[in-house]
Amino acid sequence: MIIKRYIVNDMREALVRAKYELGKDAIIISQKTVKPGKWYNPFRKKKFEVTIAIEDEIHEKNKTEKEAINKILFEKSRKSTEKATVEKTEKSKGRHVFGNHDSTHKRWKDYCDRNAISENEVDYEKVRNFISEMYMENAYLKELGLCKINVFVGPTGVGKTTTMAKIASKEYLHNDKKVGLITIDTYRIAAVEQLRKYAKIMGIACETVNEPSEMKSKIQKLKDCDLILIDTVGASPRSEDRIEDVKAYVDQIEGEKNTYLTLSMSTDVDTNNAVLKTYRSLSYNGIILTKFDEVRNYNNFWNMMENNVLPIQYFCYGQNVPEDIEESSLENVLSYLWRELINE
Ligand SMILES: Nc1nc2c(ncn2[C@@H]2O[C@H](COP(=O)(O)OP(=O)(O)OP(=O)(O)O)[C@@H](O)[C@H]2O)c(=O)[nH]1
Ligand SMILES: [Mg+2]
Repeated sequence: MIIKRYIVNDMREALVRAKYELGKDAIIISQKTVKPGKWYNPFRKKKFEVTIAIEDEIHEKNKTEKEAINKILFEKSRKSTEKATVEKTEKSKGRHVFGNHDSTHKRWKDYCDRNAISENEVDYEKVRNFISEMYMENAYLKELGLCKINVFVGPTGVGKTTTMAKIASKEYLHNDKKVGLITIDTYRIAAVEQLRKYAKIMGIACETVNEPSEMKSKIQKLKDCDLILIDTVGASPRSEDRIEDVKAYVDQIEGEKNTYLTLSMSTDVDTNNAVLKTYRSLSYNGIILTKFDEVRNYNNFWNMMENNVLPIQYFCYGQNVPEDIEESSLENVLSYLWRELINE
């Protein structure tokens, strides 16, 4: 018998986590309320400690199945994380907070001169004030919020499907939303499978659209959902034909929708700028930034500060679904970057 304890916000979270880690046959054997944290902290939140068990043989069988699923889901990421780790150890330490983003660095110098502060003594408050003063129009200060229909577009491998799965499980688990998924990623069978597996783990509906003309009926099928998330095939900024293919599907969506352009922090700034341009034909109105964990310079972040006026809705920093995602408020992004820089 395998026994596991989970500290969770509610029973549903315990069940989803247990189902994912131990398999669908896991059963609850006990539950009690607890208040984790130091006893003298008056702000401790009430949580549940749930004990879940599963028979050894059934667990062995489920484990093999889960390993097969993980192989499909995380193969690519493992490779890219390994690459990033090698690069990290090769990079020298003590890099400046602005990396080599020249124009931001110049603005910082001007700001320090004007305020009679030392440009080398960088601390969180100073950077926060600098950004608030210099980038009043910056994208992190704008809020978009999820629509009923949300489409995820962007280059290949940036993390569209993974991010969608993160949002789906967060909204389902923490915000009690009824979520439906649609994939129009019909170029690769594996990609459709990837989303289906996520949907199966979470127990939510997933529809596949094979032709633009099917889009309306598939959305109609999910009309009772609070949230519909639509995955698309990745298209490099150089293959405008592919972007046009995606557009043919997206154009079929009626009514209000958000279209999120997903960009990876580990792509170079010039390429991301090209993506921002080429994808304009898809009329995206929000941005998601992924793979913060893979880089040791935040040039893309400073570039977004300088040149992008659209809201950035989420930022992602790892392959774990649903943990490695956060709302992209300026405060959240800055404190993430700060933690990472200090830990270097
Ligand atoms: N390190 C890291 N890996 C990520 C992040 N987001 C996604 N990945 C990984 O990047 C790889 C590609 O992610 P997908 O979600 O398949 O990317 P996609 O944009 O849907 O790719 P296509 O469908 O091929 O266009 C996967 O192995 C993910 O686990 C992130 O924030 N950090
Ligand atoms: Mg995908």
